[in-house]
Amino acid sequence: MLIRCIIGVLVLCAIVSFVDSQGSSIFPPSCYLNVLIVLDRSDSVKGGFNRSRDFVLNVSQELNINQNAHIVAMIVYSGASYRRQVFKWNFAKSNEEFYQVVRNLRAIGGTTATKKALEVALDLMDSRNKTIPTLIMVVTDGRSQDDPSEPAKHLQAIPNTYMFAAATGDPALVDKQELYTIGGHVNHVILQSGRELAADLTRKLLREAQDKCRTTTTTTTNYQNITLGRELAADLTRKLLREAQDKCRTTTTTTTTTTTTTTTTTTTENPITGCEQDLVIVLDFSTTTHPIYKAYQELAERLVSRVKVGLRYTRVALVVFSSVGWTQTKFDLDRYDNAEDVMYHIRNLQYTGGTTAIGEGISEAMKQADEAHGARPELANKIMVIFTDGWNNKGPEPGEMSKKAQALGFDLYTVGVKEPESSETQLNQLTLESIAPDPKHVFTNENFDQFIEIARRRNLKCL
Ligand SMILES: *[C@@H]1O[C@H](CO)[C@@H](O)[C@H](O)[C@H]1NC(C)=O
Ligand SMILES: *[C@@H]1O[C@H](CO)[C@@H](O)[C@H](O)[C@H]1NC(C)=O
Ligand SMILES: *[C@@H]1O[C@H](CO)[C@@H](O)[C@H](O)[C@H]1NC(C)=O
Ligand SMILES: CC(=O)N[C@H]1CO[C@H](CO)[C@@H](O)[C@@H]1O
Repeated sequence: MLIRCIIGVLVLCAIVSFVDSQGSSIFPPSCYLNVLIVLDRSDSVKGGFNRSRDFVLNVSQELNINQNAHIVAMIVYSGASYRRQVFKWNFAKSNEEFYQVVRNLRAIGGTTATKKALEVALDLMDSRNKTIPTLIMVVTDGRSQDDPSEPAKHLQAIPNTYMFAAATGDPALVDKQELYTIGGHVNHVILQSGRELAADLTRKLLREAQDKCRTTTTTTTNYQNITLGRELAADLTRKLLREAQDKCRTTTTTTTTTTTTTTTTTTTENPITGCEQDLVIVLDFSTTTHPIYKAYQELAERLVSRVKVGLRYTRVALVVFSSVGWTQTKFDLDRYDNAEDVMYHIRNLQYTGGTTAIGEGISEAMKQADEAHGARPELANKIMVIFTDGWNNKGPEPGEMSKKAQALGFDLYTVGVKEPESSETQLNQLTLESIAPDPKHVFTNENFDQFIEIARRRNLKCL
């Protein structure tokens, strides 16, 4: 039924591209729109009003009602002797408000006085925002007791105004001539119809609509003969409206992002979640561990995926070591605010090779106790987890470094990976236990899940 409305959207598309190609407008006009709904409440067919009301509700889903985008007004009418309800521009400040009002409308009997309603519409048009386009949608099955053609012509003649007439009832019972008079053009009449060929037609229309948006200026395609089933037509219209507004949405997204950033910044300093945790992951990327480093990456990723990563929750830093002088902080605690980015970084680490300098790795990781690297002393608990086989052959004494790290408040764990074949010799238990405060802080791939549970503890109430 909304099919002809599409033409309205096409016209808007044309304006969009036109304005755009001139570069004179940042926002396409279809982002700003006055929408005036004139709703026939007479219920000449039992249940007819409910259908019309639901139609309006449905179409409104594609609107972005708010003072800076789509501004709505509405006239609800029946016979001349019945009270008309006039909702002035901006009566609803949001889609929710609009929805509330419309949903609570009930049918009242009586005749249909569309002429009178359109005269009221003319009055309302005076107070619209004249700098933006206006869409007028008259929802009626026709058969007005008074002749609406006079005020309809006046409305159609208002610059930058697009007028449509929509009927939600059985097309056979609709006064098509009257709808034509109101819409002013056959393409501005929206009727219900069967759903035959609807899918094909829809696809064709969509394709054409998009072509129009790209090339534009002439919108002469005649859809006179095309009718669609109600549901499909509503879908289609909504889709087109959405596409017409794509540019607005990009803008909105940008705004939202800004807002989010602001919020995050504010909240970092403000509320304490009780889930603060500084997690420093230290990976042994030396030759002795090749190709086990891949297993370290996988375990580290799994760990990150299970805790609650966020600036107010678990912050993650990553240190990679191999030979002396090759130790590197890959990222500080305050670098990422989400698990995905951390995991992505870990997954894409390049293997370096070299000798093993565990002590130096721990020493580098200790920097993450510093606020300059994003640490939250007092607030967060500190975990340092070192993925290594323990075969240290260069650099500072790991046991000593470990004690220093513990003195800074780090709860220090080691994780080794056992290879299935030669499982006795591959892990240097002695070094591992000299690094860890006690054997309970030494883990392997086999009981790694137990370590994950420890690392999750601090976040549990925020998960
Ligand atoms: C119209 O909708 C209202 C509430 O939404 C309902 O109470 C009423 O029964 C409906 N009327 C018909 C005829 O379906
Ligand atoms: C009309 O709408 C435009 C776009 O939202 C807005 O910039 C302008 O301030 C509005 N004018 C009035 C008088 O409200
Ligand atoms: C609007 O129509 C679509 C189908 O076209 C339907 O799925 C949806 O439930 C309708 N929404 C309302 C609020 O009537
Ligand atoms: C395909 C189709 O619906 N064709 C119709 C176009 O309109 C004329 C008259 O308006 C009908 O006779 C055709 O059946």
